Amino acid sequence: MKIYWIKAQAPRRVLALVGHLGVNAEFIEISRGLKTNDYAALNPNMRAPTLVDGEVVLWESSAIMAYLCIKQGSDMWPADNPQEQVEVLRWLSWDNCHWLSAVGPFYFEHIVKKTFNIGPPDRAALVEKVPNLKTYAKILDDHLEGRSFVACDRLTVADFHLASMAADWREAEMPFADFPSVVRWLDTLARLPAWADPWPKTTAAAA
Ligand SMILES: N[C@@H](CCC(=O)N[C@@H](CS)C(=O)NCC(=O)O)C(=O)O
Repeated sequence: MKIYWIKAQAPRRVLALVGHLGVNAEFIEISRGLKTNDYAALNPNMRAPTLVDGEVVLWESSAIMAYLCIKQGSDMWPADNPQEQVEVLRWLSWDNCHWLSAVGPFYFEHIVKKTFNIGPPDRAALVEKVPNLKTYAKILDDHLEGRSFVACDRLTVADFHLASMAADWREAEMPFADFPSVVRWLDTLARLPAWADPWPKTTAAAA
């Protein structure tokens, strides 16, 4: 199995899951090869991550995570429980439609720019993004009150999905002071070794 990755939040979910489940995979860092014809043949979006497992070529991190759980027999994707699937799907959709655009600007200014060396964070641009972040942080905080995890009363792919842009929230200066359940949840995930340090130690460069 091969996993193409770059040091960014969507691959992070997949790589953390790979580490957490102990999946045996070859890691290919694709930073400089995303926009090549060879890579476009695997992933026409020219983005990461992509999984190749024999005949299976899969993009979209949520689908890759479900595939890995099914393959490993992990209930982090509840393949055998339709009701739980619906619960997890609700949060994956909420992430893609709401949470991602709420935390994304902070993640971009503070984490992406630093990782890829594309300039200093523009803090002034983030001021107008605070209300939207707080709107959705409140929804997540209310949901997490009295809960350790987002869905199914256990760690699922929904946690890795939702947390991937917010993992470095302190460094990203996300204003979570009024959202203690979100902070507790993120700090709980940070104690998982595979989540805290998801990046492959050995990786091949793309051809
Ligand atoms: N919805 C996709 C998002 C993929 C995506 O946008 N990946 C980003 C990194 S988080 C990427 O490859 N960016 C490089 C680029 O846009 O050139 C998924 O979940 O896999």
